Amino acid sequence: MGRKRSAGDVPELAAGNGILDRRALLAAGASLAGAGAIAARPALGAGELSMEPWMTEPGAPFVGYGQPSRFEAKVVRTFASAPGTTGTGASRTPLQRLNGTITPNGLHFERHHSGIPDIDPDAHRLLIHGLVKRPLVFTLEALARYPMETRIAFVECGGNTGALYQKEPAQLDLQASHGLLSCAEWTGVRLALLLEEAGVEPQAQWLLAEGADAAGMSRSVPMKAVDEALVALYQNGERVRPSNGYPLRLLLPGDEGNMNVKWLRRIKVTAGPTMTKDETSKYTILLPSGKSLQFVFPLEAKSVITNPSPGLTLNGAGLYEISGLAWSGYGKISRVDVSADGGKSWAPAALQEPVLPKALTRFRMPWRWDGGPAVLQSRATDASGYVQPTRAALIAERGTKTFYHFNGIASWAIGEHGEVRHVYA
Ligand SMILES: Nc1nc2c(c(=O)[nH]1)N[C@H]1C(S)=C(S)[C@@H](COP(=O)(O)O)O[C@H]1N2
Ligand SMILES: [Mo]
Repeated sequence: MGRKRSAGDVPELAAGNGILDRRALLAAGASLAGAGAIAARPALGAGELSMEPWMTEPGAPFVGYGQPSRFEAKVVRTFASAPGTTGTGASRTPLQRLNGTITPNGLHFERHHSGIPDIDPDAHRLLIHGLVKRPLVFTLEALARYPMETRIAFVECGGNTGALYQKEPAQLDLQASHGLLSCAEWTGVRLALLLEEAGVEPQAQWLLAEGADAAGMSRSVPMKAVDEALVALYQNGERVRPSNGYPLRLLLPGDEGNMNVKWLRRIKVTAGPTMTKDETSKYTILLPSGKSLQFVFPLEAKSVITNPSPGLTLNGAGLYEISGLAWSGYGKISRVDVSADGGKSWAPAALQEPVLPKALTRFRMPWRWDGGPAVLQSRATDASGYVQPTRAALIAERGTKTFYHFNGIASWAIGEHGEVRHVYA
């Protein structure tokens, strides 16, 4: 297929089935609009605007804590609790209704093994003990006096997109299939600093991190993960929400969500892993051989097109921006390729700066839909050179006995009426 640059401002084709050159999004001159407006209709003049009721009377008064517009009532988490419980289960982020990379705190996904504890911060303590010279106990007030650090990081449940291991493509919207994924700006004290103060003994190779919830959720953390670990007190500028670990949580950027112990109350420094219930009965990857991979912490590179995505509909042929998210537990995203022909041809998408390690990266790709059949896919590559596998390649290697750590390519088929459906391509 020849690359062509037509007369005027019509953007160049970069791959099959209408994928356009990403530079069309960036170059002010080579405007996507080219021969006309993308979606607007011609205006006749000032008469197009009418006097609306909100222009004729004073607006609403102040409130102490703001809420989104009442017209955005659909932008909510969806959730389900385990039978016989109220708060055991998960709630999911509406990724298909958000843009940018930061998840608003009220929409951050949640995963609770025994509901949300109602912790009084004045009564909460963080204990550091085990193989240390000086066991220490911290109040919130004490922690607030330590130097803090801020970083943006995603949290993704190791079970996110587990439904894509199923034989048939699950007919779920993006929120249901991929919604155990969020990204926030976290601020807190480096765990390394607190451990230094406690004085780690030379034989210490692991930690145990334990939460103050009724599930007593706890995980073993290898000492080498401590470099990046944060005892997070703030989430997007405000105190961590109760649902995400108030008053403090462990943040291990890039590692499976389960490692980010919420409501953190205890760090025990140990020689080896503790083999807690949460890392033996669960959060292991069962292979076809019957063996399990244990302690697989980082999440490998992954991406998904958030718009369009199943449940959304394209409104007629024409120009669209394909937009999505890419992330890797190993570091920065270096490249995202997009295909509109089910993986036959690909072109690199534009990555929104800043691209940060172990954070969500927004990619965008201009696309001209001709109204015919299309299968949209995205494929992430990270700075380590790792390339997101096809679903078939992932399953050939790992089988389908597990539902953790699925990071295969997802495929969205566009129907003739613009409807979007999950398919295996
Ligand atoms: N104490 C405690 N920590 C926990 C959990 C929990 O149930 N209890 N759930 C874990 C799981 S499985 C995940 S995926 C993440 C979810 O973090 P979030 O709820 O802030 O999104 O928290 C982890 N930390
Ligand atoms: Mo999880």
